[in-house]
Amino acid sequence: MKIEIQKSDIIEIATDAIVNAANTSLLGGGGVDGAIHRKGGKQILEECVAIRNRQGGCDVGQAVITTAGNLPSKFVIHTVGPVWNGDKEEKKKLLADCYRNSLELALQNNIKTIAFPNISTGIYHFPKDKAAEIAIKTVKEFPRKEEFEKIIFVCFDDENYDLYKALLA
Ligand code: AR6
Repeated sequence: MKIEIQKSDIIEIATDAIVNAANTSLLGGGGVDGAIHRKGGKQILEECVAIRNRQGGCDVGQAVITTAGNLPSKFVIHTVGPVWNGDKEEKKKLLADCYRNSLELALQNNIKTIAFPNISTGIYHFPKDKAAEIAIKTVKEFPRKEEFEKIIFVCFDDENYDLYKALLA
């Protein structure tokens, strides 16, 4: 199992699954969520609406899966990161849940390669240094991590890229 860092746009990545930093509505939004729905097309939204009708959206820290429409990956795992306000210790736990539950759901769907964005570090304002530490630690401590071939952290901005490079060095 390899852990990689890439500075790129996650909608260009051809892994079995890419992860989306969604919101509880699952109906799309800005940031990486907006980019995924724009390029992925209406199929992703239709599947999100079906999930929403079935289970009423997605709670913070949880994850759901759809196919990837026009994207080069096969699946999109939509997870909902915490907004950085209120109980900070609780928010750190919820961010770790995002990574853990996305990995669990990936294995349930026989996914071997997965790419994560830097969940919660944009519109949701989670401090990037803390988020990077949590992301890396959670992946490294995931009990079944060896069942993956590759886990990629996709960084969009230089600050995140430099943080991940330093932490994984
Ligand atoms: N590829 C990879 N990373 C990206 C891309 C991209 N195309 N675009 C942005 N990022 P954000 P959040 C990075 O704001 O903080 C949406 O409205 C970005 O630089 O996308 O979890 C949802 O619907 C940042 O480091 O997600 C929610 O309402 C990281 O992705 C809310 O935003 C996450 O930034 C979620 O906020």
